[in-house]
Amino acid sequence: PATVYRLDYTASSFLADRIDLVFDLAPSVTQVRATTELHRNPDSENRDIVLYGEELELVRIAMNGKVLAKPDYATDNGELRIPDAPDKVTLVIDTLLHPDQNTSLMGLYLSNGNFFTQCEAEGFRKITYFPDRPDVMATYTVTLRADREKYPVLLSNGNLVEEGDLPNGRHYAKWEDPFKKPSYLFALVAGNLVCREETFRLADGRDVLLQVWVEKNNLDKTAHAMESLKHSIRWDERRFGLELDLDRFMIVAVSDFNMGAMENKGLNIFNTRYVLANPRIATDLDYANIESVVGHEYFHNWTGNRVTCRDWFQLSLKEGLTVFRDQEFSADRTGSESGRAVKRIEDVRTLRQLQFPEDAGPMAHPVRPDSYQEINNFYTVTVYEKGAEVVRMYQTLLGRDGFRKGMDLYFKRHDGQAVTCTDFLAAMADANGRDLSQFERWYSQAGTPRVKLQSHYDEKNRTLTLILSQSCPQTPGQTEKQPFLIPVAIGLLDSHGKDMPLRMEGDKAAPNSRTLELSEESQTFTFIDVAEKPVVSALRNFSAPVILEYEQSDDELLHLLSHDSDHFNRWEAGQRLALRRLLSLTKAVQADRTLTLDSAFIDAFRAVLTDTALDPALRELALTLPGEMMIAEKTDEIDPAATHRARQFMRRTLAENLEKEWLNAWQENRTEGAYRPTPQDAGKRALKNLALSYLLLLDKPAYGRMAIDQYHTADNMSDRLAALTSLVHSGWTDKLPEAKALPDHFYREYENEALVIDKWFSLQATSPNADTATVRKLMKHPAFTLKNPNRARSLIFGFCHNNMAQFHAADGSGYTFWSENLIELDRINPQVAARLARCMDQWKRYIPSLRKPAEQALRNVSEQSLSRDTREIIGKTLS
Ligand code: B3K
Ligand code: ZN
Repeated sequence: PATVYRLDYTASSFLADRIDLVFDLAPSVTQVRATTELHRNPDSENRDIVLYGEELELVRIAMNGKVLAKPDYATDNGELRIPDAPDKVTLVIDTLLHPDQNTSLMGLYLSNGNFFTQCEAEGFRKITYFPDRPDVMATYTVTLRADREKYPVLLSNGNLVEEGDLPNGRHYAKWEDPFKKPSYLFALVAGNLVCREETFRLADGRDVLLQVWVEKNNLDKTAHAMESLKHSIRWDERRFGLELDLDRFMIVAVSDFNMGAMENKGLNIFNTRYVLANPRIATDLDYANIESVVGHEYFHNWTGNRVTCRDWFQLSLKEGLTVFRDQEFSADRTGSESGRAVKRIEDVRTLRQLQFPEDAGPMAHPVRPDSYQEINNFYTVTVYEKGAEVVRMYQTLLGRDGFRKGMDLYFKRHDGQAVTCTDFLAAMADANGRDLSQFERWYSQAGTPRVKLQSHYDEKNRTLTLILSQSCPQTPGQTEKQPFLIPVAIGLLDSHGKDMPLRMEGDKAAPNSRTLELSEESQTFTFIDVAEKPVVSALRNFSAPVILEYEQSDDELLHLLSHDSDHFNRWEAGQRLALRRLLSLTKAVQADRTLTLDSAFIDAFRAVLTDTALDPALRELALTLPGEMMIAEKTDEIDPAATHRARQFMRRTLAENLEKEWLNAWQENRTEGAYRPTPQDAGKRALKNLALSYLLLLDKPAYGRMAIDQYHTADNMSDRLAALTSLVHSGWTDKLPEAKALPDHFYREYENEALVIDKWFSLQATSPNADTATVRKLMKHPAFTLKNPNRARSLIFGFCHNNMAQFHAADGSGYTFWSENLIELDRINPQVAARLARCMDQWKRYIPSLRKPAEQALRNVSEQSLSRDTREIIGKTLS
């Protein structure tokens, strides 16, 4: 497959000013008429009109009133070219689509009998021939015609300007979007849907209509999404001075969707997973995710839609920035300092668990990639989550006010334009009078930088010297790396655990925390008047997406764990203490040595568990051990079975030694009153359910019964699901007769709730007791289908991505299972398949006995005829 390079960018030969679309919707044949006004782009040398189209049945194309026939135009490899066209043209293009055949869920497709579209990144070309690239922005009018009874609701972007009846039981609706937009933001929805709606007053006094559209049986699950939307609108007004620019804003939920949600102008389309919630079906995590995804898509209205990307290499311009904005939104919504810390810890955990491995594997790419074969493969944790860290670093370097100034200038300069990451950097730099040219390397260089810290305390002169040095490992196509500009936030703790002032020569002020700017390969920073030898708290709040290498003793880490004023680093100290032990336990498992856990560590965990002054949510995070992937990442050769056993041993030992404390935590963290998904209550439930999961590791049926009781009496999905998951994962559903029937009970109870049935599949697929036989059996269940992405993800991805020990079974059965399903899925839905393909990213680092079957499975897949999506991943993984 052809590779596209960032540096090959050229402007479009023609620009579109307006497009008028008319859809005659029917499942097997939909007719589309596109009338597009184009004019020659003075910035382009090319005299041909170049349009893109895929899987289209072209019926007729006319230019300025004249029907074209070959060789007036040529089609080749997804391109339609009209050579040497006049400066101004109107094209009328008729195409036919077959929505009922569309299983890729890109372009126009059906879900539960209703019509939906997905156009980002390049799905519009599956609807009509058009310069489908983000730097071509046009205004849209859209007319939808369909059977009135089957499709009573007809939606598109912008404002409804006309509707009415047509002959033969059909009707129509006409929509007009006043804002110019790239084609990837086009959307339509047609079907039998109902909505929750509200009028909402904006800061400037305008009233807007907000709607959440769902299938009828889901109307009772839309309140939280609506609340989240209103909070998002308010937050963007207050924090960034950005207002909603439309009179109407719609969210539509669809159950067949490739990703989370899509920010189409005025008509956001969401995976049901990120809309539907009530206490019966949704967990605390679901509630939080809904708020953050609703926020994310809403925030795109400015960062993505009003200012969009010049080309897809700039994807992080909108995604990194919008993730940063949704992270800040969620953090602000918690309404407390510790709530912000909880959010930060969760975000960093995601980054480390998913993005660090990506940055160290065959798919490593810069935040602004240099090339791709299939752009859909680059909606990655690097572009999103690392991209958000890059945006966060501007705020860390420039301060909140400086960052806001940069944002203001960015919109002032670029509203209505399609721009680049460099334009964003320039706005930040210019608004603050700073030279940020070195910062650009965060966009261009892949790999996770290593920052090494050495500290020397001089007792006589009362000075502390910090030597910071940086390096960055090689990544595919990048062997040499230049130094980054890295903000390193530092604090010092005295022997009582209090923050010490940080003063450098010549300083007037001596703050308790400061951000050092590391810009060279190595730099020395000296602090004066340091009264005693401090314990250094480095990289506070995770001030940069780097791996910090700093030798600290157990005693120092214990000191940080109990005293650091930076919540993030308290958590971090605990994780480092645990990781250290998990790594040596893994080695001990491999060498067949006896496994032990020291009492100092157990005592530290006890102290955290019983520290009622600390928020339950923070305690839960501190008491959750690093994930298996995190541990494996730190070993030379990945031995999933050994890592799993090491971690299980540690969990069991902590369960045994802290039994009384876990039981207390379970009893004392019950929430009172009706279910509320607030950070406080969610934190209590999280801690309580973590305690339950530890207790269930003990060989005491009483705890099994306690969990069964929690399952039956729970008034919310969080408590119920946690009980069931822990019972299944710890094997009690096999050992305890009363527990045996619970999975079936759960299934029957929620049979009609697809999102809960996803949870049911996924909790079984991720059980340490589930092997490929278990999963294959579940695939035969009548409720299973590979065609629905949520369902496929819950079971297949659940097993392959999130059941490390079983997926990497010594006999290679997990890999065979993976390859079979990957091949089948690729024929249905390449985008989802390509994500499944990513399971094997790390195969070259596996222990030798696993490497062989892994390579065999990869080769088996590679021999098939594959989609461009999956081909790219498999090719890079094998190379
Ligand atoms: N912009 C969309 C992602 C589209 C993915 C296309 N493969 C969702 C989001 O980031 O908000
Ligand atoms: Zn996004």
